[in-house]
Amino acid sequence: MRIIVLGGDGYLGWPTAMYLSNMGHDVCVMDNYIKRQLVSKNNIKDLFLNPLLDVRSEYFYKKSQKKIEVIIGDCSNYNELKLVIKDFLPDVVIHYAEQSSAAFSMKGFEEAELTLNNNLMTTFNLIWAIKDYVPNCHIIKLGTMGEYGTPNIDIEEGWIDINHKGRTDKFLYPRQGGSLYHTSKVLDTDLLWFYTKNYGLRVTDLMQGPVYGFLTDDMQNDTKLLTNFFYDDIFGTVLNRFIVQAVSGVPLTVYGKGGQIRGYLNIKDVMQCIGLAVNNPAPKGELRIINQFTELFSVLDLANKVALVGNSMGLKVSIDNLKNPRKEQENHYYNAKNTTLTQLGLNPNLLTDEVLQEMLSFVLNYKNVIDKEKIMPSVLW
Ligand code: USQ
Repeated sequence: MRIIVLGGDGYLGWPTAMYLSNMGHDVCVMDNYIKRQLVSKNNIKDLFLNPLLDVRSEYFYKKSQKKIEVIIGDCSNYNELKLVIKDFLPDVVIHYAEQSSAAFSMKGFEEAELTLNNNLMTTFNLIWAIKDYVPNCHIIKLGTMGEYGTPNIDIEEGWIDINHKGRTDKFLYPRQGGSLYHTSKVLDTDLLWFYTKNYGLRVTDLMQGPVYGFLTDDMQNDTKLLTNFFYDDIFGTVLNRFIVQAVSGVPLTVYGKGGQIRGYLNIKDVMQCIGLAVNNPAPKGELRIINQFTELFSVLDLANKVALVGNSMGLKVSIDNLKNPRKEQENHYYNAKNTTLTQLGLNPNLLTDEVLQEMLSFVLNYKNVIDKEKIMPSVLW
């Protein structure tokens, strides 16, 4: 298939491009490097080397003889995106081209405005380019489990049947984002549903939980093929942060009581999930919503696991319950369904002690470049 990965320079974008290329697809990545600009503006550093896309692509070609086409362009600019879609004529577009940090989106007006404009316009432009030029193309859009919030009822996969005063109908599951970033994803879903039902698009919206890890099989243990990896309070996700904190001797930063439960998955499973979605396209006219996580943990569960494994490796890991910088429930009901991916054939890589050990050992090689000043939460809401 001909596949475009929008946001192909990101934490998930680059590994996805290699994964799909190794599966035998013709892959093109598009990115405007906005994340690199935000990272540099906020004086944040990636833990690993992070070459530009053309360098990565060239290196990947040398190793695999597979070509990943690179386009530096802005998906929030309709003309730029339209030309790429018209020219490449994709069978599938994977849409990662969004500002993905909750903390960033809550920092101030400028950051909120950027998040809202970028996330909604990239989705809106993609919908129009697909509708007008390749209406059969399958859009695989990255949503987030955070669209649902933490309701006191079971979380279904995107849709819910509601019985009201004796009548029943099917609706999008109620959504309540905990940050402006999460809210932008809720709005994306609304846009996708509006256009899918009106124009018969083919869309899979993946409600993904926080991802951990950085090694995928396609990297072949080659540091030049690694993805970017952030551990700061803005762009780092919780388990990746805990791994770096354990290695650098900073007490693990559990926000509040640590009873916040989320659905997590290994970056290797993100690759599998994308592969499964590509191989099993949504039918035309359907907004298929899939909950993308493999295991539920509270933040404290994660901290305890990292401390246990870290201490068994001789690291001195302790846990600190910080005042929560976010407005979120710290003790709540959480029961989310995730059966679609299992039905499609996902074989999960669960969070075992070995997985934690592998991450800790790998990050230990980079201990000297960790910037401890970037660990404490700096954005409050
Ligand atoms: N947390 C801590 N300590 C930390 C960092 C986070 O206790 O040092 C807590 C947070 O308060 C939250 C949980 O860990 O309760 C998850 O936080 P996170 O920063 O790992 O994840 P979040 O901000 O929700 O966002 C991340 C990704 C986002 C994705 C989302 C999936 O950045 O792109 O959509 O995970 S989900 O959380 O299911 O919405």
